[in-house]
Amino acid sequence: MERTYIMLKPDAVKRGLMGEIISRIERKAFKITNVKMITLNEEILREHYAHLVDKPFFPDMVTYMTSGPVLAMIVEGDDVVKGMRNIMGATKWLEAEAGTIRGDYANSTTENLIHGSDSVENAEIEIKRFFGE
Ligand code: IDP
Ligand code: MG
Repeated sequence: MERTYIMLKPDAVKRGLMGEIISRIERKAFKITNVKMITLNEEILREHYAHLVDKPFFPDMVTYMTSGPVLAMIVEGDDVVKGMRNIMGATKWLEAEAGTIRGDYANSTTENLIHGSDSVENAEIEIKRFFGE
C-alpha cells in the first residue's frame, strides 16, 4: 500500500482546522495509520526543506513552522501521494482551486496549512525522518 507523509502546519493547529482537514482525508477514504503532535526546530526544517534553504522566504518560513506544534501523520491508500496533493491544492494560495484545502482556507503562500510529500520516494524519506520507520 502506498503511503505519504502529511503534516498539518502550525496555522492549521492554531486556527482549529485539524478536524476539518482530517475529515477531508477520511472522506476521501485514505487511511490515517499514525499521528503525533510535534514541535519542529530549524535543524529538521533545513533538512526537510533542503530545496528551499537559499530562497528569500526561508527565514520567514522557519519562524512560521516553529511557531507552534504541527500534527504529523502517515496516510495510506492507492496513489495516496498524488491523491493527497490533489486535495491539498497548489502551493501558491492564489493558484489553489476552491474545493481544495489550501484553496478553501489559505490566503498566504507561506502559511498554507498542510504539507504532503511530492513523490513516493520522498514520502518514504519523510516518514523515516519524522516517524523513524
Ligand atoms: P509544497 O508545500 O506545495 O510541496 P514547496 O515548493 O515544497 O511546496 O514549498 C514548501 C513550503 O515553502 C510551502 O508549502 C510554503 O509554505 C513555502 N513556500 C514555497 N514557495 C513559497 C513562496 O514563493 N513564498 C513563500 N513561501 C513559499
Ligand atoms: Mg514540497
